[in-house]
Amino acid sequence: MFESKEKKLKEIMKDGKALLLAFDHAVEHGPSVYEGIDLSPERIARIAVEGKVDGIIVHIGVAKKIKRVVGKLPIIVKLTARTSLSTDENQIQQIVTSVKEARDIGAKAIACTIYFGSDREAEMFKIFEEIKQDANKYKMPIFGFAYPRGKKLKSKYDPDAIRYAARVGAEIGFDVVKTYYTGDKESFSKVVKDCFVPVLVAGGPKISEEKDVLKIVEDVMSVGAAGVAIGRNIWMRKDEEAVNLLKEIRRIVHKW
Ligand code: FBP
Repeated sequence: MFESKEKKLKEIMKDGKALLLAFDHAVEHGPSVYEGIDLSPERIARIAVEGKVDGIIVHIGVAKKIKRVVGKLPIIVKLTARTSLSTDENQIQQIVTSVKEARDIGAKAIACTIYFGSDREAEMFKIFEEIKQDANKYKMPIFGFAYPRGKKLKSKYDPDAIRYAARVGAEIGFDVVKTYYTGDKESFSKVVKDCFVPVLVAGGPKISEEKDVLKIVEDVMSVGAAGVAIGRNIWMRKDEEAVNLLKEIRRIVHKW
């Protein structure tokens, strides 16, 4: 028998909240964008463990490499991908790993991205339906990245578009939604209010001052976010700073 989805989710979100380290960026943006940053899976895993995160989101190749380093720390395997090498401006995330492969390496959950509003939204809905069938079969929680895209948008950070994307994520079966910060508490409170599953906030591009990162975390938590799934703002810092910042974020998210 498979461990239930609820039990797996509880191992990641013990008090209903989560601090996750996201590391799928070398796929999405390529290593040269992060020149000078050590992108080795082992380094990222050590930061996650020492920073006491609740889980780490990675692609399958990294997941296999870090399994021993992370020990019991839950791994969330990202099943969909796109690269910035593609010339396709109509962005789509295609499935690159199966739920079964994630399950077989001991993942506690799976993650996937849908670009709501993209011209290729319909294809991503179809891909998601296939992922969901297997996630149900293997009782895997789905962490869905609900990111607005497309020609109709003023910007991918448009608060109404983020609110809409998060809502659709909840409606179509994401167990947890991860989305962008809208930039202010008032608009983000509407995102949370309309999304009836837990909402995690992405960190976004690196912010130089740690206090500004912490302010975002405080703001989103104060309006009902369930936590953060943060990447660049952590592992683009020196190891010790990254670990300390994670511990400070943890205190805000979990209050312990
Ligand atoms: P960050 O905290 O670094 O923003 O990471 C969150 C994330 O969702 C990553 O998992 C992903 O690679 C990246 O953002 C995508 O960002 P964008 O949509 O801006 O390319």
